Amino acid sequence: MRQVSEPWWKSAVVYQVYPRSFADSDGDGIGDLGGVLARLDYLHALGVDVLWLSPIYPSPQHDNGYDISDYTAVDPVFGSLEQLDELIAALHARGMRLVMDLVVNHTSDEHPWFVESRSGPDSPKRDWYWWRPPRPGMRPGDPGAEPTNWRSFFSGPAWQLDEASGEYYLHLFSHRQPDLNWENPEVRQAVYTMMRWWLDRGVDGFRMDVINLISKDPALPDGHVTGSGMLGDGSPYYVCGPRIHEFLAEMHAEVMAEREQVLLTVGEMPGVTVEEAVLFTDPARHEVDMVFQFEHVQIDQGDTKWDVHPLRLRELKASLNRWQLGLAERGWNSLYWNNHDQPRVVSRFGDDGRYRVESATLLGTVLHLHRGTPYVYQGEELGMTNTSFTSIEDFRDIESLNHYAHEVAAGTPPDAVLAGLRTMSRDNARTPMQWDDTEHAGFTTGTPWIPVNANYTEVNAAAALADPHSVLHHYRRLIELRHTEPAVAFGDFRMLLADDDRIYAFTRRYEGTELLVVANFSAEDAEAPVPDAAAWAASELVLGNYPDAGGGPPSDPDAAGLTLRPWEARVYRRPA
Ligand code: TEU
Repeated sequence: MRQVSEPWWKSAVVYQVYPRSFADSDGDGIGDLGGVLARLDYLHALGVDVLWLSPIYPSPQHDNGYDISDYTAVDPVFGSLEQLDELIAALHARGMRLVMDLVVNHTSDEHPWFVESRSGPDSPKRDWYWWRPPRPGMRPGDPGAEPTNWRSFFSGPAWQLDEASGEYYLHLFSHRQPDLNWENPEVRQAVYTMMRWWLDRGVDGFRMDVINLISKDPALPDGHVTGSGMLGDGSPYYVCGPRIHEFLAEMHAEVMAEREQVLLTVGEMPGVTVEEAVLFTDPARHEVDMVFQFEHVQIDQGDTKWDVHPLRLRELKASLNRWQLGLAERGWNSLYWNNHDQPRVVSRFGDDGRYRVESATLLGTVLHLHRGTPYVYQGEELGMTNTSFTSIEDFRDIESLNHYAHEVAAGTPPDAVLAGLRTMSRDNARTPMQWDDTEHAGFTTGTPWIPVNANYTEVNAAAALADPHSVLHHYRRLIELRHTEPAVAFGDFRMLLADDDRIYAFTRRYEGTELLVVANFSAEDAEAPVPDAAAWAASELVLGNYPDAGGGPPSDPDAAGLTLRPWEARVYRRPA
């Protein structure tokens, strides 16, 4: 049988925990490992196979832990290394695995490597980071004297002046996140040593933060100027840069080679193309198992992420279909709607008002029935929505706060900037997990580090557990279906009705079984005119997101189609 020899992660579902916002066990208002340990049975009952833990390492927490100052320890705010060992053991005892976040494009500016590097041009670690003099003919600190015109992901230039030496260092993200210089073999060896240290401790894999940005063109050319002002887009010189495949293959050989069977590696790769993703995930090339691509979560955006337009379903389908086809033969997809950087999908592509439950379960159904490994972000399984924040004081995220400061300083009306944040801010994903309807949603007995979403009395895990038709129970069924129906994990993907504005439909086929997925992305009844609709309608309904499951409106024997109610999704099965 083909699936027996397939890697385990092809039929697995991953659950992402953002520890700061998951569960607080000590009342300081910040989630921690004690909180994760206390909720493992909840995750086990959901059925997920893997827990991906966002960073818990020592950090000034400037970017909530994506600014690491010690790679081989646990920040006291999250707990201790002993608790992490306990977590590994507790997961393994439940047949689950642990994937750690690996953030090695940059460190914190408080990491001893950078402290040493900054001590002066003669430091033995100077070359571990990207240090450059000002632009020729300019003095340090002159406007435009930065070595390149690159804009950072978090607003402003990607270079920070070090007054003491008069040189600049590169930071693609915050100036508190200096970029490591992967050209230097000592840097690479230090990272590999650290990775082996974690694997020896029992972790089962890595989610690699912005890993396709680690190879920069050493010539550091200026980018095309974008927006108003002098800053430009340096991405052609650092997205999938000249040595990226070499670095990942080397990392694999040094760290993963002997342990391939148990590992899961997923590279987060902004700007990655399908063609590049095939190379990254081709098993014969030994780089990574799968990548997080960004195309489908930028489909509702214009030039910047703050420039949002309503979803056009046809574009979403076209994009996901390209990725399904592109990685059908070689490579593998990851599947996600949400993570700690993205607004909540039910607010974004669904309807978080009247049809919150229907649209959240529809979105889950569509995603989980694609070919690839699905990722569930904490609270997604409850249908958690975007925040109810009204003031800039509620926001915590550095990207959001920097963007607000820059825009307001440039003269944009504060209300307009705030409207963008409400829709797109990463804080939408970072409000506390809603466990029950008690104070602070049961997340903490203290004061939460970021306000709880006002809808927690209605949207919470306790209520969802008690309701068989909740989003939570639907996600449980979706995960179970992936485990029990090989066509979900291994079947071929075929998109149907590509031009339909409301219906998302596709088939999956594997060894004598065919599945049909039909979903109505609208608040009205809609016909799904798929080929062979009448026969499909009479076949076995495996899963539906309406309480009466298959029921639906009485089918019209003359209508050669399937009629779906608002935000209804169904999965049918028949022999192929
Ligand atoms: O994110 C990288 C990334 O490219 C974006 O999603 C980014 O978060 C931003 O939204 C661009 O507008 C990763 C982490 O997931 C993120 O939390 C970190 O802040 C970032 O890298 C730096 O480590």
